[in-house]
Amino acid sequence: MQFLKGIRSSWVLATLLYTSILTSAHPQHGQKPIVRKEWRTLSKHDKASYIKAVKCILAKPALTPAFNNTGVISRYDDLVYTHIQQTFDIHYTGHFLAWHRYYVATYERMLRDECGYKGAQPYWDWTLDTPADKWASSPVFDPVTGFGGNGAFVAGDPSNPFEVPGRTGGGCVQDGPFAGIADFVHLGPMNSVTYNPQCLKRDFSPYFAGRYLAKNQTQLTLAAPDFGWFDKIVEGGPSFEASGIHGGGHYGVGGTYGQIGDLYVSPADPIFYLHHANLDRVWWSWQKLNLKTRLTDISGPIILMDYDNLKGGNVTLEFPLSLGVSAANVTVGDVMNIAGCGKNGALCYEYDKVYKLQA
Ligand SMILES: [Cu+2]
Repeated sequence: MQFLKGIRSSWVLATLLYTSILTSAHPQHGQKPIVRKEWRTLSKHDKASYIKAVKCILAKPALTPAFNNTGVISRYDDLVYTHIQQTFDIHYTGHFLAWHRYYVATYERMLRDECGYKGAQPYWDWTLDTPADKWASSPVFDPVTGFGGNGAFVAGDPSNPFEVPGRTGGGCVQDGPFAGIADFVHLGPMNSVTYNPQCLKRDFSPYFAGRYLAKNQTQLTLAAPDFGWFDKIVEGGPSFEASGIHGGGHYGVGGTYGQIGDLYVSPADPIFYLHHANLDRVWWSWQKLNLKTRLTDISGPIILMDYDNLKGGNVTLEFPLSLGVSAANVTVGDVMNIAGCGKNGALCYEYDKVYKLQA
């Protein structure tokens, strides 16, 4: 396990259960793609509608069959549980981006179909909130029109090798729509799925965000010549120093002690979906630079970090993606085109703006 040195402990210690439960009907979309927009460009009213829909999904009962002392209480938890179960199958693999693309689109569909939300999943262009001194004042963290801010500061543990550099919080979030709820999170830490009520915690690292989410990082990512390189740059390596834009968002918000910094239970923080929508937007931006080729360009290992294919093969367009009770099984090929709308795959959305590659 030498190659995993530097990954935080929660990323290393788990073994995973594979339990594919039943699947629901194939996502139904209209023929016109819905348009995803940046959080700060939404009207006050649209922001409030989104938060209201998130609260609705948090309150709906789970579809996952109950088990002994189940922590899967809500429809929101159904997705967190699916992420926990598949953690070691969906990160540092060739289908990382495809799986998370489908995951965010499924959440978006749940908000719309099960909670009456009319808009599209917003994304968070974090490049707008760098450098580091701008981080904490991001509109995404607004206490009234956003998701609330940092957790209260808790002292770290100097003997913990997984302390995120520059962390500034670690306790329960202090303001915003999810503050003051003692049982906001039901699952985790790590791969624990029995009922464990926790507040939502954040542990901002403005330093980390400033370093890994700046415009030049996104540019570096967009310049990748093929999907294999692109995915490796997005995911980064197994140490804080080798992080990419993926880790930049997780650790910039979650630090050491926030749920979004925990590889397993990270979707427990609703900001997860805005971060991953933007990662998806980076992928789509990259695809659009050469769409003809990149609608079918997929590679990377089936098995975690098996980049030299010593244990298994590479992912192909036929590779299956599963989201447990929340969506039908699809293949990687079904999610390569975000605006396929049934004719060319399972997805039907667009982005109002994509990143451009600067010369
Ligand atoms: Cu993930």
